[in-house]
Amino acid sequence: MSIRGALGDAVAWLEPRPRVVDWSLFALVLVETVTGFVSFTVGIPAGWPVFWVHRIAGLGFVLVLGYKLVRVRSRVTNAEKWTRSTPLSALTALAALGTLATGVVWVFGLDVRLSYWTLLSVHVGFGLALLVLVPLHVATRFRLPRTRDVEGRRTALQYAGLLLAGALAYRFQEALNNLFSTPGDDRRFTGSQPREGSGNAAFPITMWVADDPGPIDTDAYRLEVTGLVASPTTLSVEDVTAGDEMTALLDCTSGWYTVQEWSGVRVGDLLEAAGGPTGDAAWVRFVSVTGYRWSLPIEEAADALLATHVGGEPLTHGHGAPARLVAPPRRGFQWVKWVTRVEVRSRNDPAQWLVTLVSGFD
Ligand SMILES: Nc1nc2c(c(=O)[nH]1)N[C@H]1C(S)=C(S)[C@@H](COP(=O)(O)O)O[C@H]1N2
Ligand SMILES: [Mo]
Repeated sequence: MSIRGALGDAVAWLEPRPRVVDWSLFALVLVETVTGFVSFTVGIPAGWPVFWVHRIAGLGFVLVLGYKLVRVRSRVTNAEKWTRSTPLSALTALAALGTLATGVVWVFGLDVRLSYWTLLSVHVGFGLALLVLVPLHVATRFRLPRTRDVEGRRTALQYAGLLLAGALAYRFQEALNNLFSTPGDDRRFTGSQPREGSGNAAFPITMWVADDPGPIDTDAYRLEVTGLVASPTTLSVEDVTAGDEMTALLDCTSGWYTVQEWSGVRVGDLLEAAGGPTGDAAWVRFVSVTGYRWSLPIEEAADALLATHVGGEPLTHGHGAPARLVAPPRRGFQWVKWVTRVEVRSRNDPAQWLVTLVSGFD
C-alpha cells in the first residue's frame, strides 16, 4: 500500500461520528480560549504546558474541522440546501479557518502585518469572533450526541489517535522550522519572536486597545508615592532618575520580545523615600496618567524598576516617558507606561483586568 493510501486510511479511521465531531469542536473552542487567555498571563518557563496544550489541541482542531467541513460542504455549495442559518454557519466556518490559518502561519514565524496588528493579534481577533459565533451556531443547530455516537472504546481510541496526530504535527512543524531556519525557529517558549538591538528604536511601541496619551512635560512631571506608606510623597524626574540598572526581557502578548538594559529607580527605594510600607501593606499599584494600571505583590514590586532610560537613552514618549514599570518575568501588558502614581495597598485589584481594556476611551 502507498504511504498516501495508508495516511488516507488512518485519517478515515480517526473520524469520529458527526455529533462527536461537532461537540469536539465546541470543546476545542473552549479549551483554546482558556489556554490562549491563560498563556497571555504566563511569562515564566514553568508555564510551558499551557502553550503546548494550546498548540497540540490547535492542530487536533485542524483535523476535526477538516472532517466537519468535508461533511457539510454541500450545505453551503448547493444553494438548494440553504436555510436561514446558513450565513451564520458559513461565517463561523470562516472565523474557524481564519483562527487556525493565522495560528499555523504564526508558528512558522511569518510576520505579516495588518497596519500595526501582528499576525498573533489577528489570530486573537478571529478567536474572539469564534467565541461569539460558536454559541450562536450551536443554538441554531442543537443536537445532543446519543449513546450510540460515543461507543466507549472506539471513541477513546480515536481521541488518543487525534491527540497523537496533533502532537506529531507539532513535532513535525518544529523540525521544519529547524530545517529551514524559518523566523519561527528562534521563538521563545511563549511563541514570541525576538527584536534585536538596544535602545528605544530596537523594539515596537505597543498600546493595548485605546491607551494613547499626549507627551508628558518632564519639568512639570510629578510622581506620587502614596497609600500605606509612612509619609506619602511627591517626586520629580530627577528623584526617579537614580541610575539603578537592570537587564530585563519584555515579552508582549502580540508576539515579540526584546532584552534591554533599563535604568531608573528600584521600587523598593521609592517606597523607602516615602517612609516605607506601613500597616497591612501587601500590594503595590502602578497607575498610568491614562488610568491604565497594574498591581504587584509588595515583595515582587520592591525588586521591580521604575525606568526612565532604556539602553542608555532617555525613554521616548511612546515607550512611557518619563517613567515606566519594568517587571520581569511579567508579560509586557503589565509593564505600565507613563506611571504617575505608585500606591501601596492591602489588597489586589481585580478591576485592573477590565481597566487595561477600557483605559484611554474618553
Ligand atoms: N499605560 C499603558 N501602559 C502600557 C500599555 C498601554 O497600552 N498603556 N501597553 C502595554 C503593553 S501591551 C506592552 S507589550 C508594553 C509595551 O511597551 P513598549 O511600548 O515600550 O514596547 O507596555 C505596556 N504598558
Ligand atoms: Mo503587549
